[in-house]
Amino acid sequence: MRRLAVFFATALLSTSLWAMHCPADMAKIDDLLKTDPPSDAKVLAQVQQLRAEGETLHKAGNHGESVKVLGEALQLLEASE
Ligand SMILES: [Cu+2]
Repeated sequence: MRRLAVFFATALLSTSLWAMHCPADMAKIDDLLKTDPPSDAKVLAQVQQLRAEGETLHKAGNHGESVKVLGEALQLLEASE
């Protein structure tokens, strides 16, 4: 019984951690787009698309996928410097 409670507590905690992760990543992307946007218009469009996709996934409660998509956008931003 106790083990089950620990399991649910852990699952709940990690879910809320994911839920916080997406807005943090979105803020990071927005910040980078403002301060240091990619010079390549193609990369910029790709980043914006991934950013929008991440937000949609986050709003749908799919935080795992959202973090993955937002991570790709961040990677593109870092690679374009
Ligand atoms: Cu999320």
